[in-house]
Amino acid sequence: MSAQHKPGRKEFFGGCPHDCPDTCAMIFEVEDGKLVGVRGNKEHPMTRGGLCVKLKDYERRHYHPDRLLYPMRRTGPKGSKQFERFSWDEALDEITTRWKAIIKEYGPQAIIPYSYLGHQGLVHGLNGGDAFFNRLGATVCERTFCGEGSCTAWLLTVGPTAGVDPESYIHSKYIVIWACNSMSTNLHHWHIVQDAQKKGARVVVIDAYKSRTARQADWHICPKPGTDGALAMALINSIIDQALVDKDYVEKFTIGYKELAKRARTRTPEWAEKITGVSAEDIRTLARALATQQPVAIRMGVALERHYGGGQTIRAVTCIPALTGAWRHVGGGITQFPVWEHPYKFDVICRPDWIPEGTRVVSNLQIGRALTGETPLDPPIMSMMCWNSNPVTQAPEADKIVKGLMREDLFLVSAEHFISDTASYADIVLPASMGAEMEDIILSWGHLYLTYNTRCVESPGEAISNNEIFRRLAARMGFEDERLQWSDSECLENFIDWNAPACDGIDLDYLRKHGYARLNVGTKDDRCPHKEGKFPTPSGKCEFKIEGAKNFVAGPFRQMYEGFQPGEPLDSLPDYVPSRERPETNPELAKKYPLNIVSPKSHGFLNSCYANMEHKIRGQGEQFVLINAADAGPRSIKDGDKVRIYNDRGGFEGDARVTDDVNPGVVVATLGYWRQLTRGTVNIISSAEFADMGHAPSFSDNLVEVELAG
Ligand SMILES: Nc1nc2c(c(=O)[nH]1)N[C@H]1C(S)=C(S)[C@@H](COP(=O)(O)OP(=O)(O)OC[C@H]3O[C@@H](n4cnc5c(=O)[nH]c(N)nc54)[C@H](O)[C@@H]3O)O[C@H]1N2
Ligand SMILES: Nc1nc2c(c(=O)[nH]1)N[C@H]1C(S)=C(S)[C@@H](COP(=O)(O)OP(=O)(O)OC[C@H]3O[C@@H](n4cnc5c(=O)[nH]c(N)nc54)[C@H](O)[C@@H]3O)O[C@H]1N2
Ligand SMILES: [Mo]
Repeated sequence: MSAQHKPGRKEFFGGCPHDCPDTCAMIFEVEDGKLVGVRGNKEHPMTRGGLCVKLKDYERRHYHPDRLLYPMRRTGPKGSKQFERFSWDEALDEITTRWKAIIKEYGPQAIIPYSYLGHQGLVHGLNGGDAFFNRLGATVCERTFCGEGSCTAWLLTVGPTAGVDPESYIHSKYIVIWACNSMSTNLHHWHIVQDAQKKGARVVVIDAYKSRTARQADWHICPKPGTDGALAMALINSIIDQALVDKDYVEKFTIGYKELAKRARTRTPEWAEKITGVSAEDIRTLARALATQQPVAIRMGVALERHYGGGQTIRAVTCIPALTGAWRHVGGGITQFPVWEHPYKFDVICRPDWIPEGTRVVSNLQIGRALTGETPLDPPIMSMMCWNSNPVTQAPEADKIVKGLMREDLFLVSAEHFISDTASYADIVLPASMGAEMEDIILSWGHLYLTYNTRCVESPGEAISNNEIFRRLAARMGFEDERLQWSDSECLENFIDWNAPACDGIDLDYLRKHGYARLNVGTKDDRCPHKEGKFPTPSGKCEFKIEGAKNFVAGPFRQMYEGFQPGEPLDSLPDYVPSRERPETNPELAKKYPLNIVSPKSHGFLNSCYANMEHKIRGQGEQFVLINAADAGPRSIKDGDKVRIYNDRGGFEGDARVTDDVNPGVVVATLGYWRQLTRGTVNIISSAEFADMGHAPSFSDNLVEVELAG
């Protein structure tokens, strides 16, 4: 664009780079070479001109006084945050010299990269360093923070389809938002849901507590955490029992109905009531509505996977629209991640072909175990490079991670915007560029648009982009491959399959001129992808039953080989699989730790981003813990008291909020608060055990006790 809005002010197209399904199309306002404001692009059908509370003053994050401006090396003890400035030349020299020595002594697998979606661009994001580290022969870090269990379950059942277009919800008559707090985490879809609600659609929210979104629902259904699989199986039972199956759809476009019906026979609403706490009558009512109030759309949140039975739960839920024939209608069906239909070329982005045969895979969720040697590794991890992620606050068993990072012999390099909780343990910190300072296309896992981001201001100080960091490291390591020196624009030319049908009429020039483009996959008013089956599964049908499937790790923006070695055989049918840490399934543990904790996203933070900015903390409030009066009373806890939440893994503190928003037996503490600014973080208590599918995390599968702090 670069239109003149005010004299001296230029405007450019931007894309929100944060890890969020909305990927907002933004306008950057620039004056005298500085970002002076941002706003949502009014033209964009999902962004609609509005930005969330986190992003609306993005320029303040760019020029925050704590921002990292220069490379620095550690001068004090690990974790002391004592650093001194040195030059890029010295930094790159020291890093590559140390790495070469480690490679000589231990081999390249003693080095591990650690990244996630801190930046969601194709060039500077999650996969930005993969080609470099694969070329190096480093340990492959299996990154399963978010959605990988859900993806595995989804691919097995319906294949890589976008499912219901989030924009088609305007046509839905009945909307179920399942374990998703849209008002905080998917705000730009929530607008559409609200418009449908105004037109008469009923909005049901299934959430383990009364979230912001649940409060706005016509009906809040509140199962105990991690029991959704029982609810889903009972819905299947009840749809069949009430003779509400769309037999024609099932016969033509599904496989395994008979077996599914047999499996569901004993999963009655009465059975599920005992497990979930949702009444059998409510389950029957919901089952009836799911079948009869078409078009019915279900939006699953990532949170649905975060317990041991999460994968099986998502399989069960994903079967429902095929049973009822909801897919026949525009605005009917189910949504997981629309990203499946984005034509990204991960082979070119990640170069999995460069991974030496036999290279090991280490889980990002279990990095604490790997660093401390609890999981014996030969060679041990001697160096980690972290960018776009902050495992000390975000990954489970946080105390173990800190213990690992404190190792004197571990060489930690951290590319960051701030001295995050993880960067505070680094030996070398590298200043990274921020949103408006780099060209990219921001991927979206929540809609069907490509979103362009203009590089429109210079980075302050000596900050450089992630991709430039890897270009420089590659040159210093002596890697001569052309791919590792591609400019950001060259990357963009090569990272998307511009010839794919989805890109018909779209190229990089188009994006530069218009800021965003809807993929060429139909419009919100006619998109009915599975009206006639056509599921991208091996059978072409929705697979209630899967023959011979084994567990694997799937993800739309991973190197697709990660952990790809098929694992344990999976149940051929969906079912309820109990959580590991629930009073019913683990009564011994529940004697010590009787409360289930749920740790969802904070409204005012983006994972741990913004949780160091004073005005954002003011908006969000200090770390709090929601607790029911029935649990607070016997513990002498009053509203506002400082409490300690703990289990065998450790503990953290927060302010008690005594409220009916949570049921007895459940506590809620939102995520993102920085360890260096608080007394412990919620991930100190989280287990690093995997869920049943895709090595997904189990953040909603933890028992704790709460007591007065002090
Ligand atoms: N404001 C804000 N927005 C964000 C983020 C952020 O940090 N802050 N993070 C982004 C990222 S990375 C992601 S993955 C998405 C996640 O988006 P969501 O999936 O919406 O994430 P959460 O807020 O963690 O969880 C949603 C809801 O699920 C509920 N829940 C948790 N466990 C269970 C359960 O077992 N059963 C049921 N029925 N409900 C359960 C929680 O109470 C919560 O209200 O949000 C993105 N958007
Ligand atoms: N208890 C609990 N834990 C959870 C979850 C939960 O619901 N409950 N949710 C999980 C989920 S869904 C996710 S996705 C993960 C997210 O976990 P992370 O991806 O680790 O999340 P962030 O805290 O956003 O960390 C991103 C870091 O990257 C930095 N960064 C941002 N942009 C750039 C850049 O351009 N360059 C560089 N070098 N750095 C950059 C930011 O400053 C920030 O420190 O957390 C998981 N952890
Ligand atoms: Mo996430």
